[in-house]
Amino acid sequence: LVNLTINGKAVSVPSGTKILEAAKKVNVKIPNLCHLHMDEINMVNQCASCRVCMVSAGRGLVPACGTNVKEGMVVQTNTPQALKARKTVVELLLSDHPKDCLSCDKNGSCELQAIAADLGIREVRFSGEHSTSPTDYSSKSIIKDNDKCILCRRCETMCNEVQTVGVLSGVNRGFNTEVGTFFNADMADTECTFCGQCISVCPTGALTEVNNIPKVWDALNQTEKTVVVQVAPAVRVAIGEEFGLEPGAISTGKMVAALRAIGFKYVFDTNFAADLTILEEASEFIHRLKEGKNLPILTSCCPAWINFIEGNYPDLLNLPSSCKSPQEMFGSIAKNYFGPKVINTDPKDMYVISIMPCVAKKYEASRSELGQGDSLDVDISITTRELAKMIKEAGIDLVNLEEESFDSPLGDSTGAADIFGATGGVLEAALRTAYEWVTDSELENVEFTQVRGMEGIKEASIDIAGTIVNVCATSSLGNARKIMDEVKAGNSKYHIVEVMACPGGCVAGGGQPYHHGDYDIVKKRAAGLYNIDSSKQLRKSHKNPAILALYKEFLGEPYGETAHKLLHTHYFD
Ligand code: HC1
Ligand code: SF4
Repeated sequence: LVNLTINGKAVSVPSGTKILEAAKKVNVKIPNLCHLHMDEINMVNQCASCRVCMVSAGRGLVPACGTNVKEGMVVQTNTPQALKARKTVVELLLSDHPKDCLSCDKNGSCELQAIAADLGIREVRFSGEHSTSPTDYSSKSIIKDNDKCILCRRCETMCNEVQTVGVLSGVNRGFNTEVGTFFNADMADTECTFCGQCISVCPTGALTEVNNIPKVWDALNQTEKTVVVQVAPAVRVAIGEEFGLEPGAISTGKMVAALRAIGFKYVFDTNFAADLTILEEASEFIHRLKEGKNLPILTSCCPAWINFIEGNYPDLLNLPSSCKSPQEMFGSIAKNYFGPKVINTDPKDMYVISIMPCVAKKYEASRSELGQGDSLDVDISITTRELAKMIKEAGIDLVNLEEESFDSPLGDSTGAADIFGATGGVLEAALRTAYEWVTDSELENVEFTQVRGMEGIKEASIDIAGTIVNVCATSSLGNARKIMDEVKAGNSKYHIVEVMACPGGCVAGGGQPYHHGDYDIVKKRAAGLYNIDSSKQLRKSHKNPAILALYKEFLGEPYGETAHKLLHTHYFD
């Protein structure tokens, strides 16, 4: 161990530790912008480019994020020299930054704005050249505005090292350096999966989501239309953060009340369709297992993962489940069953809006094969953050609302659906149903804890009526790549693999409130979902009475003809 003092506090840390990390051990906060270290997902962004974290050590100033501790080192983080240097650095960053904070998507969540406020910057003494490049609005999910980029490289590390997609990298030299794409292609024309994890770590407004809020207000304004809304599992344990509640606080009832107050006529739950997905996917899995073909079956609810497999493993497109995602199954049932059969409304006169923790869902909703004819299953998708903005815009006091319940029948769900939002949850939900169907006996302990938790690759072997089923749950596209390379080489022992693109699953989605690098927030959201599950009476999708009624009245058999037409899809290489 190396012994040093930071602001007079003694600390001992392993050799090789950076001053910034050592300071955290003695609760000394050193402001920084580019550095990001998240052990849970193996992300270390250590380019030491912003120089905000200057501290006094020995004879001069050093960047705390890029300097190793030394035996006997005396570090002072708030000497007049350090504060002056930090302020100068931030002023220099601001001298080449648009000053449109009031109308920036990141207003209130921007780390540069927060540091400028913390450092008491009241004027920017420098002026000079400004970077100007066109903003990239090409995709359905992500807006890239290089003029707001501070070259921290967090997005690059996320995209290249964690997700192994490799879309973003530093191009050009000197003042012209920017984070660009291959041949400067528009984002829509790259291999971007729209996972949105670059947005999650961008400290400024350089990477943001496509704003669909005006479209939703417009839909709500059209009085002749019936507007139906669905809410994804992971939203209910994160939306509260935007209103000062703890991460993981279960806000389902207040969120439903807020959606009604905003003006949605029918407030339904994506969870209903998550249960439906399980009936279809478990049927498909059992079918493939019996035939011994097209294994492992790969879950297909994550749209960024589907983009990734389509782009990177086009010869393995027989493996993902043909099930549409719950978002899309919901839209299909809303427009083909609920509209025409329950409320006597033509699908053309309906809008299906989804609230998702995800920016790739915006792209998924736009995929033309996910609908019937010209009518898309889902018309508009917005994120958890966008819903929070709408609630604020409407002046609704979420925290003090009386709790309300989802409408029936498309709002009824089991605990198996709630856990979809955490990595391993879809797999666990599928096992609860597949086990009971195959063994024709009751599964007493429904909790498959082996596939829970933040680890990137989790596996288990489960005895189902004498057949050992090898299962795996993986999150992050980098981990998915490891699994897929084994599958491709013929070395995989798995029968079923759940893949989620975002490390930790949808609770960490690119559309969730910003976690600013604190993965404890993500863990608390996941814990919230498991709490909802364990508090529910019904915890197996195939016991959901609303789903059973839907099959009886409308769909027929799981994995049958109508189900295939409305609930399944195909993939493109
Ligand atoms: Fe997800 Fe899913 S769990 S993909 O993470 O299968 O987005 O929450 O809605 O569709 O249900 C996201 C979450 C979500 C779908 C479900
Ligand atoms: Fe890379 Fe995902 Fe960002 Fe696309 S959305 S650039 S794949 S991190």
